[in-house]
Amino acid sequence: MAIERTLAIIKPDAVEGGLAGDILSRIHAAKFQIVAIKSLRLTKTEAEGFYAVHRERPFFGDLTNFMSSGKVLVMVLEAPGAISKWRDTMGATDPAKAAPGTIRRDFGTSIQNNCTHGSDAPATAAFEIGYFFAGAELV
Ligand code: 3AN
Repeated sequence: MAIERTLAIIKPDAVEGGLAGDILSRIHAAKFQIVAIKSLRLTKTEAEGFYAVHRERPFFGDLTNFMSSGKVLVMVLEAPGAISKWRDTMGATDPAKAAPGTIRRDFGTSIQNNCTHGSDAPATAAFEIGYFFAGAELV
């Protein structure tokens, strides 16, 4: 399987809830390499730009308010098949529907407050990685 990179975010609910260490442990256990990582707080405008694909969805305002409500950890994960592998590690968007043992099932509290983000396709990963990281941060 080809080596891929994906953009992962530990969302404000998880950072504020003290879950970042547990989630990083899961990333380590799943044998991802963390190529780059940074802590930041998104502005509302930055959150809107990141989630622009969802701007027509009814939850767009709530989602971007939530994502700009506190610190996040953004990171680039690398592994064979990293995009689908990270989505499998996170579990389904709705924690109630996520498989046992996944991050969202174990730590998420709602479809919005679901602890983590992951790119859903190669083109999305390229856009999302470029949104947060310059080339020199990814060597
Ligand atoms: P995923 O993050 O699993 O790829 P998307 O891309 O469909 O899910 O949704 C992006 C984010 O929007 C989700 N992580 C979640 O926080 C939020 N979201 C998705 N669907 C809903 C919904 N029905 N109500 C509220 N928030 C939602």
